Amino acid sequence: MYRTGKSYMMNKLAGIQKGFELSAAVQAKTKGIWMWCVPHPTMKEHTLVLLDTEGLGDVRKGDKKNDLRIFCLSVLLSSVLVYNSRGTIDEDAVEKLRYPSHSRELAEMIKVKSNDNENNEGQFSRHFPAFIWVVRDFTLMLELNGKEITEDEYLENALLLEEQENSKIQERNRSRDAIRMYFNTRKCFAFDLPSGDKNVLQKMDEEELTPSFMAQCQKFCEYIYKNAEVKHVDDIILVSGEILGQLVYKYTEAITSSTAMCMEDVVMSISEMKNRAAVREATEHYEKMMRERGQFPTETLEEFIELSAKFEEEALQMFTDKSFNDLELNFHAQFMRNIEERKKEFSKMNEVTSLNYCDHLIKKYSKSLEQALQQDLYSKPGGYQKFQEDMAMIEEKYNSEPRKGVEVGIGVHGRGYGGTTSPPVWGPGQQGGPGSWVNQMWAGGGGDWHWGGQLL
Ligand SMILES: Nc1nc2c(ncn2[C@@H]2O[C@H](COP(=O)(O)OP(=O)(O)O)[C@@H](O)[C@H]2O)c(=O)[nH]1
Ligand SMILES: [Mg+2]
Repeated sequence: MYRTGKSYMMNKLAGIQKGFELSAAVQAKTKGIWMWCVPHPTMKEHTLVLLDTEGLGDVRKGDKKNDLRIFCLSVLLSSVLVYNSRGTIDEDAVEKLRYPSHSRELAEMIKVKSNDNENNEGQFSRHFPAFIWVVRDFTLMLELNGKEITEDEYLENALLLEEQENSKIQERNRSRDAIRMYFNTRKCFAFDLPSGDKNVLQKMDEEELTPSFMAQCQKFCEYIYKNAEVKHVDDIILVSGEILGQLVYKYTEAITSSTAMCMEDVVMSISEMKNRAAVREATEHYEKMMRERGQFPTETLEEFIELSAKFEEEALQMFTDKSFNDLELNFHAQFMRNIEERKKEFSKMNEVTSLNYCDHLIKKYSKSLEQALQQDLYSKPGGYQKFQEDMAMIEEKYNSEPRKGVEVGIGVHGRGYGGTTSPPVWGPGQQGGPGSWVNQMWAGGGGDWHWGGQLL
């Protein structure tokens, strides 16, 4: 409610003196919804997200639609909604909740299912947070019919329906009904006046506030830290920072375009977002691991298959952990297609690397043979013998090199040179024969040349 010390209490929860701006003036400072995130004081690795809203029923605004929008956003984004009123839980305070919690308008804004034309309001409670009514400057005794009651009993009593049947009372009864229907979990905290001194109230210096008020603040904060649950959408989607951002975007988009927010659609689109991320991250994991851990070319095809299988498995595990609500397994199928594609790319790369490396080795060891050919050194008596010896040497050196990969063979016979089995049919003084195939083979590494029986 308007000007009730909400921002002050939000700062208390955040454990900061100044965060959300307070105003001692009549005009409220807080407009719209302000968000503050702090590490959760008691739950490790959790963030406490505080949303400070402008008050409902600010007479200056005169825009009830605005109140409804703020109420909707607060309800859908939070796991605990704290409603402030001053003095008592009186008709006025219940009345202020009337408009936003009035089922017709709210039902127009929030739909539970996309094909739900006659919204079942009872289902709303699934999407509504726990409700805490905080009464500030509480001046009454917690007593009912002469018996002491708790703050919670006080709230429940205030929410009991009145029996008279005039229209005003009926309207108030509907508000009470709505509060009880939407908010299954309810709690009440009544705070004493922090100080009798107006100046102190404006500054709220802790040393000057009454011990009872300070103790109540502490009790309230501890309750929230302990009981405010991790926010979920529809009980299934845990709201991380990223998802909170998506939700804010989706809800405000729906609100500003005056279309209803359909919770079923929200769940669907968040699931899709999570699944897309699961596919992307798992595929990236496979790629990253293959790049970092793989030594290409692998010695054998089996080695490549084993390596890939290891990271395929890891990636699948990652996808399974991160994917969500992928009922028709569409995202799973996409993930499998991605992995198959990447695997093919790595396999191709493995072959090409092997090919290039073999090519490099051939070039390296055949340099002197090539020179001899160019200088016609084999075209003399005994030249053929020498050529064969030099070739055998090259072959030996080549074969002794490790990690040549999947494209390696064990021979150096080119098809253009009489096939893989026939001896060379050229002799001293013959032009072109060996020179041409050697040159082609050295230069190419492609086409239809064979290297050890495998197509290069
Ligand atoms: N009487 C009273 N004043 C308070 C209390 N808490 C804060 N204030 C003061 O009330 C004024 C408005 O507080 P603020 O937190 O801005 O109210 P908001 O408009 O509800 O956010 C400030 O001067 C606060 O110091 C309280 O429990 N009782
Ligand atoms: Mg405020």
